[in-house]
Order: sequence, then C-alpha cells, then structure tokens
Amino acid sequence: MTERPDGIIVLTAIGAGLTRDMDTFGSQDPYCVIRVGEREFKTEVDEKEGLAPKWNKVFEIEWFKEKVVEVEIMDEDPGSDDLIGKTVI
Ligand SMILES: [Ca+2]
Ligand SMILES: [Ca+2]
Repeated sequence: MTERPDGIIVLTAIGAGLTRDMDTFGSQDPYCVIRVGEREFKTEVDEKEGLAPKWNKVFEIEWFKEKVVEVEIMDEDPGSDDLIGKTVI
C-alpha cells in the first residue's frame, strides 16, 4: 500500500550558527540533512563558512503526521562525516 502524505511542508535551510568545529585543521564543511522516514534531503556543503554556514535551500517535503522531521547538521569529511548537531521538529 502506498502511503498518502498528510500534507506538504516547505522547509528552508537558511543557515546555522554553530558553536562546534569538527575539523582540527581548517574550517569544517557543514551541510544540512532533513530526514522524514526513509526520505532524505540534503543541502550543498558550505565549505567556506565554518561556524556560520549559509545554504538558502528550499525543500518541499511530503509530510506524514506520524513521522518526525529530523534535522542534522553534518561536517563533510573524507571517509565518514561528523555529526555537528541534531534536532527534531
Ligand atoms: Ca571533521
Ligand atoms: Ca570536514
């Protein structure tokens, strides 16, 4: 059975003011991941801003009332990326 969404949400990942830098050398490379159930939406990596990334990326996401919207800020690294911060909407 295909799931019917309960609505559409429009989320804009504007940017972040981060207090942690997950890279020892240079500035970190933050990107934002929004996850709803199995679906994943990612911004580009902002390589320049380190603690104050700006993405200005708009996502239109199918919304299901029983599913939470997870938002993670990650630092892109060679190999596995570091989690900088996480929240749930
Ligand atoms: Ca790192
Ligand atoms: Ca990095």
